[in-house]
Amino acid sequence: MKTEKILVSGAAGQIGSELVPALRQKYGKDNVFALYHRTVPKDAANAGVHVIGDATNKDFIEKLIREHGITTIYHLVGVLSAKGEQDPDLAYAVNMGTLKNVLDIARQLKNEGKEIKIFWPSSIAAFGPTTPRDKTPQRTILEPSTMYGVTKVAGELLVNYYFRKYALDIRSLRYPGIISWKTPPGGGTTDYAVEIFYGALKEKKYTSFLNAGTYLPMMYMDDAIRATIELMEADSSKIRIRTSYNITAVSFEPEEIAREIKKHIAEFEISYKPDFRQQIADSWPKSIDDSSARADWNWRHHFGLAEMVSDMLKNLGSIVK
Ligand code: AKB
Repeated sequence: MKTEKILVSGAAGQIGSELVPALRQKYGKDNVFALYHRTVPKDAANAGVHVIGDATNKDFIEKLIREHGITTIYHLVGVLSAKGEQDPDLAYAVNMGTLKNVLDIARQLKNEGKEIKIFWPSSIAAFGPTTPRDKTPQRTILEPSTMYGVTKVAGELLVNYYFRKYALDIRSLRYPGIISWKTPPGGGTTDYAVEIFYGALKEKKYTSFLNAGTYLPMMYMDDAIRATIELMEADSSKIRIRTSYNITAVSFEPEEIAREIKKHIAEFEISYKPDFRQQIADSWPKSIDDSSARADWNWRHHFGLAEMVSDMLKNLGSIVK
């Protein structure tokens, strides 16, 4: 069997920092190249092969792929929803530009007889205010109100096009909010659901930038990493959706996660000071129908709200004092 050589861009990000070790465990630490932008995180320095460089530079990426005989790319680089609203030009340039580059490099290599498999993350941000918000279906209205969402819809259509026109094997998930303790998220709208744990552990209080009653679909990182790898390992005949799959685990609003935290930290109090991110959250689904992912490649989540909160407090509690 041919050895997989994997490249992960955005390796220092919330998902990248957990996907890289998971892939290294599976495929060997010398077969997973982590691409960092400027610096290598301390605990990653000796953990496996890594490269520092600019993911927006097409020549650099192409050289990297060719030199190391990369067979699979997890292209995670991206500017998230809230940061994207503060700098829409940057979000467009990074999110669309790097995706198009990676697809074109894969297309060129395919012409030379070298197949590259690609994972690219979409998001619930692909939906918008005109989308049905409860149990949002796989196929529905996609009219997002953020630049991040615009890049997700355009990206989904692009990867579908490259699959159909050039037979590239590109797979994608519409991630909900991801909750994790190893690396904090940055620049997202669902970030409150991670920040709340830092508030609870450090000060026993948290002021949420989203209002009470704001339901959003969420998932624990362990589930998100497993979903990503399972999707990539599924037999290609099972992947019937080549835009991006809806996936979800739980939906909750700030009061509900606060109540669950209170079961562990009785003094914990939540308060509310909604900002510009409220409008973004109000345009996104409250819950997601992920029955296509469940039927096609057997997606199942393992963590509900209670398990997630207890695991977060245990793990984050050991590093945050
Ligand atoms: C964000 O809040 O921007 C991200 C996402 C849902 O894609 N976490």
